[in-house]
Amino acid sequence: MEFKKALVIVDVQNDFCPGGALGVPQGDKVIPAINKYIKVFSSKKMPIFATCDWHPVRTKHFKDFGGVWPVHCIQNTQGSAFHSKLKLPKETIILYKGMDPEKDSYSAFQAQELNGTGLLHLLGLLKISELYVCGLATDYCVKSSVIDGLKHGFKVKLLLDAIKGVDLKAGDSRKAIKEMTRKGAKTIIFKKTGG
Ligand code: VGL
Ligand code: ZN
Repeated sequence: MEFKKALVIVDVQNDFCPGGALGVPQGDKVIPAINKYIKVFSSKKMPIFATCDWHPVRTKHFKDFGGVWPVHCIQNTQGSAFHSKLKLPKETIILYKGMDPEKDSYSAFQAQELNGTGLLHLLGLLKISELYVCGLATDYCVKSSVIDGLKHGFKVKLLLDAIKGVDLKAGDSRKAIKEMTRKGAKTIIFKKTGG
């Protein structure tokens, strides 16, 4: 049986790229690889989801209000905009997360369309059973999206050439990849096809 696939692009936003408020070292380096995956999914008419970290000005996610992070990805700012090199097709389904001022949320499964429809519901409607996950950051939103995907029973492919981590502590990303694979994610790297 063929598994219906969807691409899930996590938080490729300016604030997570070098120069951004919470810049992942070399975060922008994953964009060419992500664009290749986008082309493949787009050409096969397979769904593409892109999540946005999308915070209000005051949230317990931020250091100033009891969290751990500097202010980043404030709704409708340049910092929360997708990186300009990311080539999202117009049919991309955009999902937003982190709007609750009282809570942290890292997983794409906590993200929803502006009308409130969440990822799990959309995957059900589209009869998707396999997720291809890429983006930023390996040790936070990518990890928690992958683990939630596995918990919900999806097959998950982690796109190793299209993820980068924060590494607040050295080795965090490496550990995150180990944890994801231990829990059942398979890792893949884009095969060169000559162009
Ligand atoms: C993220 C830290 C804070 C992420 C979001 O997208 O991985 N990391 N907010
Ligand atoms: Zn955040």
